[in-house]
Amino acid sequence: MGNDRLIEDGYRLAKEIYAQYGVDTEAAMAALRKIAISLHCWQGDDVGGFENPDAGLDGGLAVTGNYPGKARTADELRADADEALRLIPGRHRFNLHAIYAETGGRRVERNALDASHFAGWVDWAKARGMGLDFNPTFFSHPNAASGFTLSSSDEGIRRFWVEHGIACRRIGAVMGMALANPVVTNVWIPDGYKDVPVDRKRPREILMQSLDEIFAEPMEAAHNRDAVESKLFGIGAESYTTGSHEFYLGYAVANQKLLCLDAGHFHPTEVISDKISAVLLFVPELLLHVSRPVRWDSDHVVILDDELKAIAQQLVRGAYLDRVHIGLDFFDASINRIAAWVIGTRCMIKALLMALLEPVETLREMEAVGDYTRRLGLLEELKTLPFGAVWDYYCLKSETPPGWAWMEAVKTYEEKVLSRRA
Ligand code: RNT
Ligand code: ZN
Repeated sequence: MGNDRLIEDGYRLAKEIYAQYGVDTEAAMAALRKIAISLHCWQGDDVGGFENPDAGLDGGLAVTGNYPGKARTADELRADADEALRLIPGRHRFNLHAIYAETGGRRVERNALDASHFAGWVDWAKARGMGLDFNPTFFSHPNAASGFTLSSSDEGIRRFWVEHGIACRRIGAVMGMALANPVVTNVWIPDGYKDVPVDRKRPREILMQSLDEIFAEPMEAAHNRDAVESKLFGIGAESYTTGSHEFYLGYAVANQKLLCLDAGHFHPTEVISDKISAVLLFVPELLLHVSRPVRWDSDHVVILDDELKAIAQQLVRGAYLDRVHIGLDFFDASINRIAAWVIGTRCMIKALLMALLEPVETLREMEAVGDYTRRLGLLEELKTLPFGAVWDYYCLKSETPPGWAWMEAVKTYEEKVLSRRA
């Protein structure tokens, strides 16, 4: 309780300091409270899923590390997610992949999945007042072994994956209806060539056809929204990716789909923070896969770095929060997986709070009159305002551990639960 007093006192001072810059900390926290981040289920079990515990991860993805205690069942994954959510301020969402279906021990082919296989997830989300998001899984499956799925020239393979895509959209819509909260169903495929292809055109024509078939059935935006995610390369598909950025940007614009921008899916000096305001002129909404590429698409846990802050600034400054779905996408098996969720999500929320604590109008006016001296000076001063005091207070008011206290909860859970998993 002594600590609560300290946080409240700190906040009172911080509030006054921000007020001197024309920033209303209460309004910032109220706005923050409305932002839901979609936590990706796959950080909890290294993108394993429950379909086949022995199937390795493929599709050009790699999770490294062997930290003990990963979730092996849906119940374990939900319990772990609950623990993470307790340590993250605000109400958020949970992002599932098709391989997290609960089929009661029966093998259900991916093109035969339906909403009944996700009823456990829906009940869980409903009880928490939480939205869900969804992804068809076009990898870790024998029919993806050739490296091609929706852009496969093998009609049988292609059909199978089209059917999977159709099944997943329907699942998304049922979940969205059940939760009265639209589900974003995101299509990402691993398709590509390790070595230089001769024909770069045909797979893209096939992919376009496959997507058209998957999206043919009209759906209410209140239930399901379709997103498409591009990529630059994958491990083993370094020379050509069918679903490139240009491909999906064009597809999303032409078909008014959501575009998914993954922070790790561009050339190393390209940043998605600069793309948001460009693509939102042409697509209705965006899905972000906030990730942290280290030299490549390594999917490191998100930290409070410059690009994360820049992403949040763009969302706030551009007033895009109602058109952008913020999802996370990283997987680190070298540290406690619950801590990975907590660290990454808390950082995303911190970045949003920082952005909400900017005197945007003042900065904008300086820019408008060409006073770049003041603009630079103020931007730098803002960096050392007492942000931490507002953050701690926000955590306190959200009934989540402020400051460093969350780690103790993670360590206790590790001792009591994770360490007992063989
Ligand atoms: C892969 C994409 C994709 C996946 C998840 C598991 O590079 O980023 O979003 O990470 O679907
Ligand atoms: Zn992604």
